[in-house]
Amino acid sequence: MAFTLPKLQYAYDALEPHIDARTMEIHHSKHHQGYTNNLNNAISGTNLEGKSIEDILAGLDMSNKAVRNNGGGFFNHCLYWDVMNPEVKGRLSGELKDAIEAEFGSFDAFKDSFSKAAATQFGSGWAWLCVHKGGKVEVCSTPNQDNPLMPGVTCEATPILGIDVWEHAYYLHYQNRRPDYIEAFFNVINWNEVERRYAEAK
Ligand code: MN3
Repeated sequence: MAFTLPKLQYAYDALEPHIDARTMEIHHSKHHQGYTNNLNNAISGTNLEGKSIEDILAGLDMSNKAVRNNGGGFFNHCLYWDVMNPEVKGRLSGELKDAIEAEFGSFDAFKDSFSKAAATQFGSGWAWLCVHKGGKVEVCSTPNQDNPLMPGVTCEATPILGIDVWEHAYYLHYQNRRPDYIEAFFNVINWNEVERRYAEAK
């Protein structure tokens, strides 16, 4: 079974004015489609064919650039679309709220840490909120399409929230103002989905 581009749970213009429709359309239909196609090509006829994307990334040979870049790109964007949705009026609550407050002291301190990780990732990459077995949360960032599921990458935990800080994620609307995009991202986070992922991963 080849990987397929997931359908978004909302329209391309649903995240306006925080993330513009044109950016969303190109990002999903061109960039994510490209990672999906290239991943399928890279694993076709190999022993990775038929495995889940999580298994492929966890067992990744990091010298396999095609699978590293495109498998990461496929997984990372699936997560990114799912953790945004302005229709879901999610508010951080319950176990994840407790875990964030235990680690960072307050939601605002977490937001500062996550935003700083996203703003200071040099060049293209991602910032993450991850959960370790047992429930401890951690913020980290990765270059390019790497992610924390890959062996030896940053915090080696399960990512439950991620922001894409490649310029293609924000440049049309925000140009070089990455911090403004990061601030806007917080207006469209689907905390219900992040909490669901926390409960599943901890
Ligand atoms: Mn992207």
